[in-house]
Amino acid sequence: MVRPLKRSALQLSLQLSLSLCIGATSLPSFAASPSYSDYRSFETIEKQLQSLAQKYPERIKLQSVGKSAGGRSLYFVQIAGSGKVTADKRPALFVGANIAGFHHAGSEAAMHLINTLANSNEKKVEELLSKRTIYVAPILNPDAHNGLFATPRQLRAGNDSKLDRDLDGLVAEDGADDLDGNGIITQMRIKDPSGDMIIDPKDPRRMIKADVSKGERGTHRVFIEGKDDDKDGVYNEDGIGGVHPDRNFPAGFPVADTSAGAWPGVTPEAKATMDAVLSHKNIAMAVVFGPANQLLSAPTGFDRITPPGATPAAEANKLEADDLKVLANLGDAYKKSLDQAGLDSKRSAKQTGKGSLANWLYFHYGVQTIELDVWGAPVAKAAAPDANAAPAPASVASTSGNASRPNAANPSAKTSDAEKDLISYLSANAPESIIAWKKIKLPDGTEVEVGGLDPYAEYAPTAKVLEPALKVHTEQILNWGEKLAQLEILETKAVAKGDDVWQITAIGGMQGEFPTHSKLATRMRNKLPVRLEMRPGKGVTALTLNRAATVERLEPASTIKGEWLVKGAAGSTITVGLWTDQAGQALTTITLGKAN
Ligand SMILES: [Ca+2]
Ligand SMILES: [Ca+2]
Ligand SMILES: [Ca+2]
Repeated sequence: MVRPLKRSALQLSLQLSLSLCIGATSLPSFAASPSYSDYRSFETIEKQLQSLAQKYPERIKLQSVGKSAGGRSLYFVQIAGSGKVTADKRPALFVGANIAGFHHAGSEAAMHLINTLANSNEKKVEELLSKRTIYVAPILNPDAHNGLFATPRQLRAGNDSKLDRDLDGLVAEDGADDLDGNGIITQMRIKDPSGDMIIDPKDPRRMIKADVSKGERGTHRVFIEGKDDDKDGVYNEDGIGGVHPDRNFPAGFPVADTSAGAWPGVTPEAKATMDAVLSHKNIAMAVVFGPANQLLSAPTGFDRITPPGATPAAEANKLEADDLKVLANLGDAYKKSLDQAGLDSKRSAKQTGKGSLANWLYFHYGVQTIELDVWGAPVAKAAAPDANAAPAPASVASTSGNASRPNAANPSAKTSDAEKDLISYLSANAPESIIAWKKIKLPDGTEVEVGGLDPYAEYAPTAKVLEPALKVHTEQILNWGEKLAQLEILETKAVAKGDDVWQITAIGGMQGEFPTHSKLATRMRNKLPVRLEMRPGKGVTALTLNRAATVERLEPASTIKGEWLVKGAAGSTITVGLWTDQAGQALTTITLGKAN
């Protein structure tokens, strides 16, 4: 079952003309709502993971690291081929998907990566998997994930825990209601002169905030579709879903947000994810598939919360310049590959939220992290009739003091309007996702209109649309895996100083394009440094007291040097090792009196 990509021109024009017909009563609901049947449920993903682990035991190791609030397993997949070093000592990349719960494209991207690596006998993949480990957690919030297939369908980020959002002692006492019976929870607008929203004069399908600075006054209030079930005067204040795991991590934890949970790590999803990541010290880089895209829009970190009178926390909350530079470089290559695949690299992108997995991985776990949204609606093309209009500064109209609506003759050249782009994309490709506004009377007699966008349309395009994006992301992750730092010993020397005394010199360095540690990790000092150590063999005595040299991190082309004096007969041996948790290790043995 595939969602029709394009409807006939007749259907399209009918749908549009009906959508534009504001205030029409009882529109016939003829457009089938999108089914999202291209997407996998938790149960399907679980079965596929189990069968992959059975079919490719030499590459795929499946582990359940915990259970969601609803009792669904949280899977952690280890992908590694045979090689000289065991999988848990190799430089590794961690990929965590859909902790957000509504980001199904992320789970698809994670499954695409797992499937590609499980099957591939390409030389490039075999080589990579002989020296690297990829950990993939493809579905980190399975309770919310399955919300895509629930009836009615409602955007969901919370797990199955019980949460009393409005602290009235009752749980989920007033959720959304499918008032128009189309199987989807969309929006509800109510005429209200004290409201802050207006119908977009340029696109009546859409509600926008009234711009008070331009003299606009609100005409509506906008809610989630539903009635006031518990008659407390508030619509839908406490509905389905519990705590949001992707707000439940300790980096920038939003204390005042009831959806984020009572304390960081209170959700089994966030706790199990942190425990699993922390138990793999070899993880050198992390990718989160979630609603933000940090290669299209550089991450800004989060605001520090300091209670009145308290000393500001020492916690880092902004990204280090060096780490941003790494992201910028990766972003250039990433955008190029998006362009080559016919995807839009200039589209708008979200920032990651407070208390998110991506923030925890970077700010607390201490590795270079990239959250990626996999897919987003491309920038809407400017309407053809306006194409010859001279570009005018957008601010001119607003400073004219004219208290009317924005100058319609001077269409704004703004291209970063994400919702506008989305509606334009859906109009052409999935018009059934745009629900025409329809008048409905609530049980208390209030006149409302129900309509707007299918809440998942923004995140879950058809499989056909998503496919090129999945390929790009799998390819990029393989490239990044290749670029991880791998320690190597470049040179060792033993120079005889007489009387069986030898001066030992060793120089260590690294292969790869990323530094061994993120800059932030060296500031937080939460990772072991790079350590170059000399160990005397049998019959050899170290004359230098400190046997190890350390450095906070190695960057490409930088080195670490160790010098020691030892006493021992020619022919005896010493070992020189170079270690760090996330960039592998290198060992070499020196025989005294032998060249090199
Ligand atoms: Ca409640
Ligand atoms: Ca509905
Ligand atoms: Ca209520």
